[in-house]
Amino acid sequence: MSITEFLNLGRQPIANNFIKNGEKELFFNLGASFNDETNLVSLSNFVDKNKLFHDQYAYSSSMSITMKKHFKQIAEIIKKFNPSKILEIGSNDGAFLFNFSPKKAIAVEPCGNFSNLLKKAGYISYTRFWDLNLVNEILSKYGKMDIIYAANCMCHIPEIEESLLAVKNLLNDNGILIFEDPSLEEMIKRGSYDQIYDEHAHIFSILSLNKLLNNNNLEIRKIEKLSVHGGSNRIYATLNKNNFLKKDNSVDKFIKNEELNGLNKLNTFIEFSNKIKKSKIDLISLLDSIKDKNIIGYGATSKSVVVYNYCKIKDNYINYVVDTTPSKQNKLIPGVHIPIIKYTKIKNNINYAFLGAWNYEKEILKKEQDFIKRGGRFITHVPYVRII
Ligand code: DWN
Repeated sequence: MSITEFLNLGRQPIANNFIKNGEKELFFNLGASFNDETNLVSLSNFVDKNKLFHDQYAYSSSMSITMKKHFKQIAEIIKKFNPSKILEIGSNDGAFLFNFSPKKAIAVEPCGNFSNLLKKAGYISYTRFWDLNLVNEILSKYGKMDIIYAANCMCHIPEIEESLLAVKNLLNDNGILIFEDPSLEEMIKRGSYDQIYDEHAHIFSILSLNKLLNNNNLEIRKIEKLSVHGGSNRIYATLNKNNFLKKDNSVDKFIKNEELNGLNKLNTFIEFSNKIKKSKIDLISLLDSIKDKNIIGYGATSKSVVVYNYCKIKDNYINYVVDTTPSKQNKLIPGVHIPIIKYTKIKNNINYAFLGAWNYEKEILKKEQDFIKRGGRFITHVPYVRII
């Protein structure tokens, strides 16, 4: 087995640590590596999880209409399985959980700000990280679960093997693990290197998940492609003895397709890395070519923090960033210290907006028709650097 680093995005701050002027920051070296045995793509160095997920965690899922709709839809799918007990790993602000009664649904959420919010709403919420000790406690109190759901959470757990074993121990014989995370295939296709940041300990391919799940007596039964978060996969997995959910032909299709796209070969990732070096040069040249530099950033995403720091984009290029999340407003973009202000309609003196939240392009372009009609333009680096 060999693990090879294929991408180095340099010195980066904690992506969701939006700071005030003068506050100290922690930096680390951000790199991504490929394991040729498991086919897993992971960070070269994991950052201490207590530094990432804490009582002031900034990202709130309910800030986007798209995500609220998304969670309502998956909740409707889950209701059709008629579960008596559901557990969510990484409940954030309850965007998914609030679709179920507190009598049925339990949360695990290490960020105290969100976990307390769920408790106040009447839910049982464990302010803890997902691991075997926690699962033993849950098991002895509530027994096994019919559904274990996790959105954008499994890929945040460095100890992925232990976390899947914990799932296996808590899942009913006919239970289903449903989880969704950004797709490695989509990241490669879109050149969206900003999916790689401190919180994303792994970017999953189906090839890697298939192996990891099988190691823990879990089996993928169905896969759905999702458009959210820059292209994600939703996996339905069960214990291998489960006879209730049959294997769907999506599983073999995804595996074949990923093999065709070389997601089991180091060379694919080296080519990706070369593309990213070009993306950096192209983005800086595009920003340099704009004479009247009234450019703002749209969305203080974790992803954009990676782009700003990798490309060394500071307030010499971007006047300020607008964001709808109250806890990010009047703070600074980590590392490069561009000010973040409360979102209001884009001001008349602004000609360009860098789409930090490129994964909501549709929602944002629809909302910003006035800006576009008066000649305003969005800039993005996905799938290649361009003015939209
Ligand atoms: O995995 C993760 C995903 C689910 O969310 C976490 N590790 C952290 C976070 O990543 P992100 O910060 O890159 O996520 P988003 O969903 O791309 O962030 C969108 C940001 O843009 C939010 O701060 C809200 C903001 N926004 C806005 O200001 N106006 C979003 C929309 C749609 C808007 O119209």
